[in-house]
Amino acid sequence: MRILHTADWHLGKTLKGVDRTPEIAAALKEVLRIVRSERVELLVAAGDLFDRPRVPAEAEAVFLEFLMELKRLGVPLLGVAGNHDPRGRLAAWQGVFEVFGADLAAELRFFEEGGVREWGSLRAVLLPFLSERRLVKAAEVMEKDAGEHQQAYAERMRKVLKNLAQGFAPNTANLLVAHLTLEGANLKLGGGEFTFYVGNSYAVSPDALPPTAGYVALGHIHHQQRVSDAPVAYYSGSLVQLDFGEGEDAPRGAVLLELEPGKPARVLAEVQERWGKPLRTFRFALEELDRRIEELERFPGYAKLVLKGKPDPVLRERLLAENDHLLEVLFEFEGRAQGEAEAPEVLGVEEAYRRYHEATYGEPPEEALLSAFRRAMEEAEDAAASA
Ligand SMILES: [Mn+2]
Repeated sequence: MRILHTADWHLGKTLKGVDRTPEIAAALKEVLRIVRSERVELLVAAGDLFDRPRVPAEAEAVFLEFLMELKRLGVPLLGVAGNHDPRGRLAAWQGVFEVFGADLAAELRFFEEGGVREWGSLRAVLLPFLSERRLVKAAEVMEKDAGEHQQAYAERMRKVLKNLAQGFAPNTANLLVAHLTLEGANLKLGGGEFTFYVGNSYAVSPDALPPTAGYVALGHIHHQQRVSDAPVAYYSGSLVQLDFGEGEDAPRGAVLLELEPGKPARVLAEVQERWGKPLRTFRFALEELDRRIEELERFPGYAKLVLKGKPDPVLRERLLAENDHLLEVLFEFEGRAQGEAEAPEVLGVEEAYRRYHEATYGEPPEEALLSAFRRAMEEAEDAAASA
């Protein structure tokens, strides 16, 4: 069976107010072109089809259009929910997926609960994203230290994978689709993923991958990479470069493979494409701005500019107004005012953080960053209160 493995579409993604959905839609058209030209029989989407819990109508329309085109081609879609996906929405659409010949697992189903899907000689095991919060009980978080906690996560993921692999037989074509962090994978994710889930903290050991799988289709890390030989396991990478922190030249795209009963997959092509616009961070000293701005102006993608020097909000506004494709201007300012900073006990922690950010970057923290900060503080306070 000829399979095309994709992941991390992130439909509905916006970057500093720019809607990336049209670029992702164009990339999905290219995916369909490959499905046709390579006579692909099954399309895999290993999570993060959508970028956020509230899906914009435009993103939904692109997704449904894609499903309809796949149905016309007679190609089923098999996938799992990633950490970004609207789980409830995907769960609600199960009946619709069936009509379209698609199967997208919104929640984990163990082997005993029908967690293994069969399509002819194919046995597919679908493992949606499981956060450490879902997998390790809150009570244990209080009792164990961070190291034990991570250990518990790794052990539980090992058990989940072992349970699901019961569905594989020696004479079937065995496919595992999962959205997770594999230990040792290149974690240069950039801002597209919440660092909460990365770092080496909550990762699955490669030796927890079932050896009976013919192919493991992974999502979550946006750079394409082969992460295991036995079983053959890949991150396909995202369709487009989603964030400035993700390498402009990093491989991404899809993996084309042949999966036959009782054999390890034969990878036919590591499809590495430059779909969507490139994103690049330019770093200039303030003094060299006039001389170097042309580099930025000529750049055909989306740009972020980091200026080393004293924050200048007027300059920032002018640069943003003059360059449509410039999405963000930050100042790196080392000579920040000393002595004025008041202790968090006086200001309150959030205000102290806000001032720190302003002094360091020349602007207040964004709302998303502030709310992440608040969440982290609340968790720390809860933990302290129950300690
Ligand atoms: Mn992702």
